[in-house]
Amino acid sequence: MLIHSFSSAPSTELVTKENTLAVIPLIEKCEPSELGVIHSGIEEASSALTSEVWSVQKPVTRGKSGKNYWSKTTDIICVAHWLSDDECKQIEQSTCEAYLSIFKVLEQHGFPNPFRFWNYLPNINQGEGDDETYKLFCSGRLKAFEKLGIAADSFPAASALGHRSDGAVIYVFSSSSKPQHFKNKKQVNAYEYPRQYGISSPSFARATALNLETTPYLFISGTASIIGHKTVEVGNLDRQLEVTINNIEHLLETANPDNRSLSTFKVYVRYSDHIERTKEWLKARFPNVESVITIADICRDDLLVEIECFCQ
Ligand code: 3EB
Repeated sequence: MLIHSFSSAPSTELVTKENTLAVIPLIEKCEPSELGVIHSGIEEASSALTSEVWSVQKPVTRGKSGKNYWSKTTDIICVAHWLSDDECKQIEQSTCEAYLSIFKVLEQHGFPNPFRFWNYLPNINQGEGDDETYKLFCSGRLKAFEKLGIAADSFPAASALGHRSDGAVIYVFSSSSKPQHFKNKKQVNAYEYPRQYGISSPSFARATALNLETTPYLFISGTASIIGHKTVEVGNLDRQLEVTINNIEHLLETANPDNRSLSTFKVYVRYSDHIERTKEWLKARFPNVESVITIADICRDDLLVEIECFCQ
């Protein structure tokens, strides 16, 4: 059993509950703190004190191995790995090393099947051409997957966003059971994007489904206003929202083996003057989906909004 909720209680309090897998306080700070708390740098849009809480139904144990902070129960582990300011200056190499180190921990604990990654980086749109932070990050991540012998059709669901703080964090959920990864036929597979988007393509699936014990879940990756490989509706928030939701609904129809329903949205908007409209638009269209709106830089500088989903 896995539950995703939002809470305004202090993170120190939330993390002491024995069924809390991870707490993600949505504040502008990206650094390690107590075990089980993941400060990711991604801030709630109206600076409300909100944390994401991932809960399970069995007791959780925690520990640290090198730079990897882990929390686990019988069928799932969460591992978080931060990069310092200095490490972010060598983002390609640091990302590769971080992924290799995370995978070692997943193996050691007997949860070799990562099914959902989050990647939060500083200055994600800085740097010219192939030297843009996001593109260098993609090269480091791909190098790690290649070294690990993980083929493109086994890449898990992911999100990669920029925060406005220092340092980076990569965190992952991984299971003992095998997940199933899906494509979006309306989009080119991210790992097959053409050369214009960087030397190395982004390594992720559009959605990943898995069973924990016998309960099925679906994780939809960060999804944006992209058709084929191109950004569409540049400069228009409403229409980018529409294309994004069309992509999500298409995944719910075609990449959803157990017919799961939308449970939560994590929404990333680039500009603060788009917060209210985004909230309003989603509330009108999905009155029953709990959502949190954050401020973040999306990895292509022409994207205004990105939405990820947890479905159960
Ligand atoms: C896209 O569809 C938008 O690099 O891990 C979405 C989800 C995006 C994950 C990643 C990037 C990533 O290409 C960007």
